[in-house]
Amino acid sequence: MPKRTTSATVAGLLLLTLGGCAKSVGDGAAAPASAGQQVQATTGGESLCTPKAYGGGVPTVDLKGVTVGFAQSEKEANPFRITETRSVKDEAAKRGIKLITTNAQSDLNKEIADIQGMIAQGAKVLIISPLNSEGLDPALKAAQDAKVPIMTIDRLLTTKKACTDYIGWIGSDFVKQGARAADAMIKATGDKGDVAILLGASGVNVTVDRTKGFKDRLAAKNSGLKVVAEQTGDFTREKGRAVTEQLISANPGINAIYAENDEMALGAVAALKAAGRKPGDVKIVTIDGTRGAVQGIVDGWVAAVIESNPRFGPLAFQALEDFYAGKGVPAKTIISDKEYTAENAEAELPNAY
Ligand code: GZL
Repeated sequence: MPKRTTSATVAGLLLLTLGGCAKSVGDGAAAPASAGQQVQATTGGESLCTPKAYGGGVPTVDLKGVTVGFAQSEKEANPFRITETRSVKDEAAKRGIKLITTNAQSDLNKEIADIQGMIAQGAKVLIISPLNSEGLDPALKAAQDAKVPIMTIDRLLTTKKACTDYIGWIGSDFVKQGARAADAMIKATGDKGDVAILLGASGVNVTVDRTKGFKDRLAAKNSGLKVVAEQTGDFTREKGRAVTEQLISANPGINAIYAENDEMALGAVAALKAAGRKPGDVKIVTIDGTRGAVQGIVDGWVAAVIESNPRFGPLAFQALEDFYAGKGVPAKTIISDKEYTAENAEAELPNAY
């Protein structure tokens, strides 16, 4: 049964963090702009999605007068998920919007059931963080039949159409994250050695893109680094540790690990510690920007962290407001992501999540 998070009436501050600056309406200090997501680019051409254009037309509603459902994908063991859900809940509360939330516990069938359940419970609008890039069809159909529009965040529904199956998508440029990770790995290793890749979960565009971005960049720079092993750690710390234990015993010459998320990177650190390795023996570059990984830079275990900012609340609700106001929503809104290095990690730790 979806969990009801009824937001309190909002008094005072409505904080909009858009396009790289934080504007506060009313009193109260604005959050640091770097904490909120900043729009880097939008794509999808001239056609912006409105209720009239969406999937044959849906009713225009007042967001403050309906229930909005948020479907979270993975277990909230990962700070990325904890921060993402917090951001959606906080923004709903700031805007005085009634929100119900579910968590699929990393199970696709449960995410389908969760979405169908929220529609049955009366949600008139949905924000969905998809677990996989495909496979949500029964849920998308239920939403279509009920004329409940969906805003997607984070992972992309690669075989579905904006303004038909969902309003639009907000997320990072995952290919670029992979390329930036390659640049950081080249710098950390002096561009030589054997790299192992801890791949993200399969069936997710994030994994495909972060891998492509990394490998293409190494090739484009004619890097001296060689990818000698790649195995999925399912984006989890336990699996990241188990896979790293196997990789370093099968390939003792590995001097670099590219982890496609921080949870797997921290699992790798645990494996290296257990194997008696010292900080810096193996250069680790990872993606997310969690407190643990950025602290890992300070402690010498991690070389660099490329941010993947999960604070989708403000942009997701702004998109829904633009949708119903008839202003329209672009097919893709790409956010910008910071980078943590030995030079800035200590100072930037408060921005990590
Ligand atoms: C990226 C997101 C990824 C995170 C991981 O936007 O989908 O999923 O990088 C999470 O931490 O598992």
